[in-house]
Amino acid sequence: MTIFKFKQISSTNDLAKDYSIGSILIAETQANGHGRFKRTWSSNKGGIYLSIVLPKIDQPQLYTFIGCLAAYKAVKEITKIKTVIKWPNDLYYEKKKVCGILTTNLEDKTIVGIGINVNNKTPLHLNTKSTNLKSILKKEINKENILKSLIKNLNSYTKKINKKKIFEDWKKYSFLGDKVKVKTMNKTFEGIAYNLDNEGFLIIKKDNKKIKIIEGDVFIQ
Ligand code: BT5
Repeated sequence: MTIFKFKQISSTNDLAKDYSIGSILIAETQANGHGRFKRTWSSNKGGIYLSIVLPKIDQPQLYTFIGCLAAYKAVKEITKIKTVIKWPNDLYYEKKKVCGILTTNLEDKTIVGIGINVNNKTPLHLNTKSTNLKSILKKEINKENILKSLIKNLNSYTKKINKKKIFEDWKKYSFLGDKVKVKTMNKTFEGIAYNLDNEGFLIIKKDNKKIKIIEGDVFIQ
């Protein structure tokens, strides 16, 4: 793996398109950090903004799970904070988002972008929906240690993709069992986050019926 560090760039995921497999891009800030569906990702100084360029695999959604697991483990190892992995792409602490993953599939490679709120401030309008590790522990956090652990965990999950282990670990640290609200393109409903199916789609249980969620936003209630 080769690491490239930047002070400020538009977005590590965008720039990574021009880098080869095995590259890791890390930025101190991003001018145009983004999430899914072209949403903005607030990227002030003090946070982690990293993208890793990975080879194509049959089920690239596994990479989103790997991103969540690597971030979960890095945060826990360095800060002892136990976050919760929420389907499909983020980590929460007490119903507030601390980390988001963006997986971009290209013809010849896949880019996994990871944003973690460490010491960075998030905008006012996200105050009720997001938090950072510094606010949780009420002290400045060593970002470099989290980065090191994040890269170590990314390495260990991607060296040989083991779907069974990825699903097992994901389920252990995830929000399964929680009451959730689901908003898909044309429906909103409540239920229990029940399981993953074999492809990594989310199964919600509602009135004893099982509903498969392919896309959308899931909110922990
Ligand atoms: C995500 O999208 O959560 C994926 C975020 C990926 C960011 C990384 S940083 C490195 C790499 N380079 C990039 O340009 N991106 C990746 P999504 O599930 O769509 O959630 C986006 C929503 O999260 C926004 O609409 C806001 O409501 C909220 N949000 C924005 N910035 C946030 C922040 N710093 N912390 C918590 N929530 C945030």
